[in-house]
Amino acid sequence: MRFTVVTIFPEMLAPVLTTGVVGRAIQAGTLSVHMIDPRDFTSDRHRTVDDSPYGGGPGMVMKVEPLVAAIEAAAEAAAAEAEPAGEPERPHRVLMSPAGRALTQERVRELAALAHIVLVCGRYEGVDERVVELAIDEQISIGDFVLSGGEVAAMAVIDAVARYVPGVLGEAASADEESFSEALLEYPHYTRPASFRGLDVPEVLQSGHHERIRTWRRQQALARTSARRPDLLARHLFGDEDRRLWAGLPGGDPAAGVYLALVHYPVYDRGRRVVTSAITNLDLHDIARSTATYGLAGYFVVTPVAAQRDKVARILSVWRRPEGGEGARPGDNRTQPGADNRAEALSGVEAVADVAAARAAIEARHGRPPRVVATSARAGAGALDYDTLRARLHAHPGAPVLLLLGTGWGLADELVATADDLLAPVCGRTAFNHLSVRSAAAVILDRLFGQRGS
Ligand code: 9WO
Repeated sequence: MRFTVVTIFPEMLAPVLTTGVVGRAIQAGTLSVHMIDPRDFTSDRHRTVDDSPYGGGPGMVMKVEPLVAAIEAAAEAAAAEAEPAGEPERPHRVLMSPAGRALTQERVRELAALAHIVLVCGRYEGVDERVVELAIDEQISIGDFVLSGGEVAAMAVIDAVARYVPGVLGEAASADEESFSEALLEYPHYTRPASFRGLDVPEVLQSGHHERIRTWRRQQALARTSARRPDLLARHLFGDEDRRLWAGLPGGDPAAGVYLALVHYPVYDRGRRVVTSAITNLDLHDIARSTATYGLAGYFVVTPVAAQRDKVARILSVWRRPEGGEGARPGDNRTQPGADNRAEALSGVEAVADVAAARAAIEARHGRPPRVVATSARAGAGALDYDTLRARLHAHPGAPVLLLLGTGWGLADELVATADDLLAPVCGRTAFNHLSVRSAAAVILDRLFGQRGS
């Protein structure tokens, strides 16, 4: 594989190209890295590569003519070196820029399949936009920060891509085994001594029990990713083993302390009067399925009307009855397939008189009161956004949290005022904003706990 780096500071690259894995690959001839200096494509006495910006402003801009000539020379040099008969592929031309697409391990793997990549490094305040239009196929960023030039970013690309070039790493498979290829962070590593300054190597690693070591490492990877990079974990596809290992972690599951309360009082009616709404079968069942699917710790149905709570209890007792048990007749739909998993979904449901009772029940179970997060379909000042709450839940797995959802026309302000946070509304891209509470619950749970993988 061939790289050409277009840079006015070619000497910057030398250490990377002579050291370690990349250095050895170049020595062995599996990888070649060439430099082209845009100054060699100037025609004035001062070899000028920059000029002041049109429209004014601070700093200088890299001129279009030397840079485009240097990029074109990269292809010509490769063609001249190729076998006379072989028609060389046009190189892939990349500009290193913080405005580019963020580099991922997946893109690294794709780049490694290319025969020739030209990495263009800007300096000063930026490059003339016509360089991008005429001579660049793709812009790549290595992160959301600004460097003083593209060279350090280009070195990162060479290092990451080289690891996938056949023959560069010892074993062909090892580039893929590490972090990110699987969207999980790596498990912790240890080597001798077994004890250092009072810190011991985990016993399991010294046990020689390969299966226990494998599952411990997997569990550590899941726990670390959950705590440090919930964004990565969201894209991780959990297999049955991962689900089991993750749930088995002490507080590893971010939904383990989270409860949802469906509030029937105090809520608004269509005229913004504070009322008590009626329990509905559909809300009870559908939200129970959602809370069970996303692994919540429980679902409170909140109503001050005792007869309504009795109705909930009656519905629950019917569905929780073991299949074929007393009162279930052949042909009843509750003896149909699916009846038992509906019982499972409803097992976390509890009817309570008010939010205070839900708080008390959670405090009794967790030893501390929950943080209460209200939801609203109307935007509120200082509302908590979903990424922030998601990160917070993943960083404090098992911490008690109570999500309040209002029926009718939404939670009354007097109840929202008692909550610790107000969650941002679920918004589509239209002015129409009338999700059912069942749909809002599903969207909110998916944003907080859902897997985003395909
Ligand atoms: C800088 C810039 C800032 C905001 C939005 C777009 C931008 N593009 C550039 C740019 O192309 N800058 C040139 C290269 C000239 C100044 C130094 N350059 C640079 C590249 N700084 N930081 C990078 C970089 C490249 C890849 N990943 C992270 C940062």
